[in-house]
Amino acid sequence: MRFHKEEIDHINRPGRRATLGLAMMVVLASLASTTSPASAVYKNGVCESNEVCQWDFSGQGGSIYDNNDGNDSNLSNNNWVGTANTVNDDYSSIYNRGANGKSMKYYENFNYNQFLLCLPDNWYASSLGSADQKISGNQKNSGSGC
Ligand SMILES: [Ca+2]
Ligand SMILES: [Ca+2]
Ligand SMILES: [Ca+2]
Repeated sequence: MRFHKEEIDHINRPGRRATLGLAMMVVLASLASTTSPASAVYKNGVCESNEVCQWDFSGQGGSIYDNNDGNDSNLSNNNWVGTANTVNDDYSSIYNRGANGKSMKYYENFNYNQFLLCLPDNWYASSLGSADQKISGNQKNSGSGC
């Protein structure tokens, strides 16, 4: 009888371990699936979904700045990707691809001073007209409208 019980314990124990191991694998897998879906890589030079992108020239030309810093009151400390040149007063085309339904407001001066233009989510401006090479700050709007 006693031998029989030990044998059962011996058989059960690996089974429990296997169950625990499986549970841990599931946890790891679910962690991996929440962190690995194809998501935007900021400042990789590619304008992806969930980013707000700006270019040095009109029509998405020249250097690019792709990021998701929807609120930045001072663009003088942000550089074109792969360069040491500030984006301040240099934007010539912009694409709001990542404000999740929110519009983006752009300003001529630091600290959200002197409003220039507003761009709804998923809108692209191939040229900026009178706002060309003036933008010094951008702010994510609280609503979708402009
Ligand atoms: Ca990117
Ligand atoms: Ca900045
Ligand atoms: Ca400016």
